[in-house]
Amino acid sequence: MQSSLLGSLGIFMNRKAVAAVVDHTSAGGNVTGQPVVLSTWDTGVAANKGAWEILVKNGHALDAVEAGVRVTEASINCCVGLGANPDRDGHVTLDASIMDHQWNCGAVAALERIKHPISVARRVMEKTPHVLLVGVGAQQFAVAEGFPLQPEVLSEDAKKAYQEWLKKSEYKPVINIENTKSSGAVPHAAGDGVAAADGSDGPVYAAAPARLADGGWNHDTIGMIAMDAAGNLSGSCTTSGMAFKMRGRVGDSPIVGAGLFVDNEVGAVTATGQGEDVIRICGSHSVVEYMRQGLSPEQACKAAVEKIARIKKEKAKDIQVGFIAINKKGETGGYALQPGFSYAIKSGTEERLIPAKSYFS
Ligand code: SD4
Repeated sequence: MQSSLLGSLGIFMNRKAVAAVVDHTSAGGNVTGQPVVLSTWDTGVAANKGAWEILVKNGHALDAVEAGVRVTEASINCCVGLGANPDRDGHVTLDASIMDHQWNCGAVAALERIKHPISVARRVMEKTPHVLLVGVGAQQFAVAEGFPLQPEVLSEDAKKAYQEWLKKSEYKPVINIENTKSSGAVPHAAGDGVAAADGSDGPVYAAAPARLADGGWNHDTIGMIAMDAAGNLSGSCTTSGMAFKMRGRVGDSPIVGAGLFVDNEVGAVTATGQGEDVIRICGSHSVVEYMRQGLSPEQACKAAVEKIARIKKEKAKDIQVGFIAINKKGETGGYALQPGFSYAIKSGTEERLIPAKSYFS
């Protein structure tokens, strides 16, 4: 998130300030009977504050996880909301999902020009017989529900990143598709001068970059899970997906069971990272099921990450995936494939950013 924006929100001024609150003790204090909210990455610190305003007043977890991620959607951020990086054609397309404690869920995918996809996802859940609306239909529904259609303008940061990306034309050469750095396939036209896998002039498929130009992982999706004072769980997840992705590409975030899953009998889970690989194992649902079998939240996240590592073999080194989880006892945890993933927790007794343990060191 932009430091200036965080500053204007009166939260954390910069990454150094965030680092100052990093706590290196192990994750997962038991906060049974107490509200708790957990969200991905350092942007989760500000988002948790938004959620906490509701949880602290004995509000519902569902309201908290919607309000919390709206903070991130309203900010300028590489990877969430309308200020985020666009797809390869220059359009910002947003994905979001939400789920409550009664298996109600709603989602939108490839939604354009709407500021708060998470709230549209909630309307899908509450006002339609459906779970997922996509593209133009999702936008029509949003407008009919009174969400203003925003102008299609890239944020200054996104414009810069996109122009930089266009210059470098990261899709060439595609020497060996199997070895591309991420699995988000992106086609380009024959005759556009981009080398194909076989050295000819396409069309070929290449990938959205796993890392952004500054070397950071190409994701900062916000996934949020919470338990309220009544002990009910809910979750939300919202993202612009992988930057410079193929037009129409949808990741795990709006896919219930992949980027988000809530089973009020067991726990709540959300994911971030390479969406294709989260979808492949029904990631968040898998973590819930591992918890049902008796694993702690951290152990359950680790089991899902290990499964991805097993499936991806050598290619696992080139992707990042992270999960966070809460169980019914209010215990929390997270685990990632690569170092560098952190998640934020807030409860009545603690507020910190936790560096997740990881499969690779
Ligand atoms: C996706 N899981 O679209 C998302 C990417 C992500 O921050 O985590 N973005 O695959």
